[in-house]
Amino acid sequence: MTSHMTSPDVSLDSMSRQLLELLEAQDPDVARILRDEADRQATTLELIASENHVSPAVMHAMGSWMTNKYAEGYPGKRYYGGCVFHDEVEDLARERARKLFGCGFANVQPHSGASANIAAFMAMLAPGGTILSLPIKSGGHLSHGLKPNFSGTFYNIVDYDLDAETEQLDYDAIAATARECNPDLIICGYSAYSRTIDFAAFRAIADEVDAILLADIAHIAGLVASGVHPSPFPHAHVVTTTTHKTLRGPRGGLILSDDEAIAKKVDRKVFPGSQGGPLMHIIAAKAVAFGEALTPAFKTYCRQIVANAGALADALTGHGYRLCSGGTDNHLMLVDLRPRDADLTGADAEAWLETAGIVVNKNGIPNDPRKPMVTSGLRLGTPALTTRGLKEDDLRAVAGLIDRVLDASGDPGVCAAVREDVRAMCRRFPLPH
Ligand code: DSN
Repeated sequence: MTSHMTSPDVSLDSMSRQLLELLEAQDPDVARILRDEADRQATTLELIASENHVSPAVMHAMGSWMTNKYAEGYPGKRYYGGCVFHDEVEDLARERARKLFGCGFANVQPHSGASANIAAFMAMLAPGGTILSLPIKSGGHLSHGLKPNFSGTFYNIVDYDLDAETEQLDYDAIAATARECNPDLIICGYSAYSRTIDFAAFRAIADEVDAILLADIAHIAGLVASGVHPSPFPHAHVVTTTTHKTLRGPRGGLILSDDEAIAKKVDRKVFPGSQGGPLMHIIAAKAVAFGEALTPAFKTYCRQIVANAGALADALTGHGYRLCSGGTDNHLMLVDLRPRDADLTGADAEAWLETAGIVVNKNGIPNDPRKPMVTSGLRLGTPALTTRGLKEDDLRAVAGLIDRVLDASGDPGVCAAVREDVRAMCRRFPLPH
């Protein structure tokens, strides 16, 4: 397949070209869809805080021979023959994960962050146990206790909340709630919280009420691995994460601990407790991504993510938007649209920006009066744009593009003009290949 089969803006690595060529011959329908998606990613600005662009090495490790194997069990103790190289790659992934996060135990088999939480909860709690966590409406995650989720179904969930004025964690208030509800497990770590988490303060609260502390660092894992955000170790008893956000690996989950007894329980609750055969192709790609994250370049990358988020946040404030909690310390920010335009909703903003080639997600802000499918806010993050090589000045320009679209209430002519500026910016900053 030659590059003329994708848009001229898309520059593909040789293995991706071969894949499309193969699919063109065998399955043109899927080939067309994949080509369109490659084109979409290459020509749009990705500001969804939980997304990123993996390296070709990570991507192609996912599409490798490792997918053909059942490897239930763990290295050296499998239920299937033929696992010698699967043992090697899983051991390598585990070793690199331990080194990356500075802890004694890693389970690299969870299929996702939610799967990691299922296994970790099963390891730490009896059904009906009490979990103290931040609700999703305030920036938590659905697997931390949302009613229709497994967490809200099988456990007794008690909420803590952000301080109404600062929109930040209030450790004294969390401690007071913990004393009242006497939780078995306390969760810290969030999907839409832009401030540094004080893991030591959480551990002090957990110790006072004799609870387990679980840090779900899915969003900030890359920042933690690179030392740009404080580590949950040695404070958290157990740490769960995804591998595909700031960590820039394949879509998947990971569980870490420094406690041998917990480690044993977690292994049993991942397999056979909650999963069967591990996704060995994903585990191979996790090993590749962890190897990338151990390089000095990854630390530079993570510092730039945070610098870019600061620049974007300041520029948006300058355009009249309000940032929840007043700003950001990490890779993301929650933008309250109402001070810019009282009628503007997150849903409209998301749709208009997508027309202009800027991809974001609507997000409820703390105490949002609007419904979750409407919202008054946007959640913006800089990991993917930083992967493309954008720096602070470029993020200020992105803030200007966002404001042009929203100021014009999504006017089609303005969106079309911004779309061209976005294409030009994407050409200046091609995806890694
Ligand atoms: N859905 C993810 C996010 O966007 O933050 C969390 O799992």
